[in-house]
Amino acid sequence: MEQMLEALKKIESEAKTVFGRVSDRDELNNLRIRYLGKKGELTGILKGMGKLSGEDRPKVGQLANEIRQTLEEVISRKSEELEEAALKQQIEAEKIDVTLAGTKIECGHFHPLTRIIDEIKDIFLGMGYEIGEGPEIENDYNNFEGLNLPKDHPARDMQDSFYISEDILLRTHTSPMQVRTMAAKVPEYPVKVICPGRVFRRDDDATHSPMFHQIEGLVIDENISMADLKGTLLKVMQQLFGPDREIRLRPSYFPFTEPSTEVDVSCGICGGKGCRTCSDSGWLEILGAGMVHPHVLEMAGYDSTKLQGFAFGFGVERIAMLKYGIDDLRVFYDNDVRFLGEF
Ligand code: 2NL
Repeated sequence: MEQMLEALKKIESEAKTVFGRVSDRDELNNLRIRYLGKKGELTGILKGMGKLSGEDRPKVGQLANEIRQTLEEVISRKSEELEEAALKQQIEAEKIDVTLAGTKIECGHFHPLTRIIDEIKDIFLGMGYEIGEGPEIENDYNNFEGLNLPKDHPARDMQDSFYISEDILLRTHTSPMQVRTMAAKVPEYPVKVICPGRVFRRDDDATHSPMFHQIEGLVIDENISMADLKGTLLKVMQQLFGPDREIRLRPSYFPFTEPSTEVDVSCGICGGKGCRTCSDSGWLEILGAGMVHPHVLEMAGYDSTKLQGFAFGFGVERIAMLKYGIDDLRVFYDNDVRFLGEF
């Protein structure tokens, strides 16, 4: 019996040492089987218990049970330890340094011209205007005839416009959309519409592009006067450029308006005192406008003795150049992200 007790104690101390050194969970499991399994060392010794006397048997059994329990505890503690170490290692491996500089996500944005167009649309929507958009390929009537542009007008020349056939061309201004609007509405009024869009002319240098953008506006109602035109454009320019801006009207000529006017806005760089941007005049030329020519109203089917209208047109590129201080029109179409990224 003494021999068996000795053997058990030896297994215990040996197992404790071995378990203490274990460094991974598979190894621990193998060792558990080796010491405590059905064919394990402990079980091996207990097999010899048959030879013992009835008196000794419980003593050996008790010690064996105690050892089993102790070893189970050692194994369970070790298992926890290993699990914890493994978790720690995993956390360490997956650790994120939140103080590291992130990868910047490049975010796109609207083209500066699109932004100006959207801003101007919003301003007019706020004043109760509709927005009319229409075809870029037009017929002679909508582009010229209905606007009082005589047959010998230089804009109708092959040199100045892109013709597709004798009667079809790329629109040279957005006015044809206003002719369409009048034709669709007549005899209903008031008409309050702005027409933004691409227009095309045979021109190409630092200040002219064969394709550019215009926004034209048209109002038709009873008792419309030059005062309505001036008040409207003043409010629009102040919303677009700032509340301190003023406007000034100079006489001009357009075939589709009478009287006609050039509209200047006070220079925002010098506040009207005179500087390089405004060529020392204090004013910037910004748009053309006027009272709709009675003949244009009559051609559209409106009674020009009962109704009046005002109309205006401006170039979007020119507004964008003034607003952002750009001196070459072509940068808008180069699609150089170094330029576009500035906005
Ligand atoms: C400019 C001048 C202008 C209009 C456009 C217009 C349209 C209709 C009737 C009468 Cl349907 N007028 N449009 C009127 C005056 C000036 O544009 O310099 N644009 C860049």
